[in-house]
Amino acid sequence: MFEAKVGVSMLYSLHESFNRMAKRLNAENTRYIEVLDDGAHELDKGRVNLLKEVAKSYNLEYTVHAPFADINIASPSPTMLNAALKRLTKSLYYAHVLDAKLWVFHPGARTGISQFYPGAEWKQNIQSIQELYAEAEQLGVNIAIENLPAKYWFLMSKPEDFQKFYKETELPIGIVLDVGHSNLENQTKPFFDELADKIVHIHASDNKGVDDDHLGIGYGAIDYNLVAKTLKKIGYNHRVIVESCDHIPESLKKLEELLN
Ligand SMILES: [Mn+2]
Repeated sequence: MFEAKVGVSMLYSLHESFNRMAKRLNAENTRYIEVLDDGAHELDKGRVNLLKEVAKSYNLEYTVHAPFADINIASPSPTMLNAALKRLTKSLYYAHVLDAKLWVFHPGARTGISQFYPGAEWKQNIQSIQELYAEAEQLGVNIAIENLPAKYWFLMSKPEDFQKFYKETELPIGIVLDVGHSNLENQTKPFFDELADKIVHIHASDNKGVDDDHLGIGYGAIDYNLVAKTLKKIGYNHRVIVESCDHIPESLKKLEELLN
């Protein structure tokens, strides 16, 4: 049955203090909130307790976006990789404490030395995902992996990358389809055509097909009428998270109208 839950990512508030962000949560016109565990909003025990109180007062449900600044789960450097996995494991733990419905993370990326070690970054990407999955299982946290643009060197950007991943690991990890990212590579339709049953979460923002601008819905070139129609057709019944940097209330309203 089709039932999209339209929510909002607090990405747009990342330039503000954590407390300012937390004060916004009761006025977002949705109970589905995605918290970004990065930058000035990096989670710690006190912040998680505050978020839990706010959720209780206003009946909110959280998803957590893993940190991604300077994080590469396919890093060829053991030192950097260990630091990244340690940081991600901490984020998974706070997602568990927050009772987050989902923990969203980015795939690994190629680096400036990848050409000297063909295929090594893909192998490391898979191994890191397996480790994160094992950790998430222990904590009882659902995790899903997001498509990121190949133009920014990411390893999982097209349906065939995800097909390869499923073939090699058989892990029950869902896909976060970021429609802005898939638009940069004309892959939105292929994702829906080939992997509709794997999509468990959607990031919605707009762009003009060139850069990952995270514009408000309707301020770029993405046909969200078509996206909404497709979601209805496939019986999508998970979250659709506005991940724009501005025009937030307007974007939420537009998606609500298209999807309900
Ligand atoms: Mn995204």
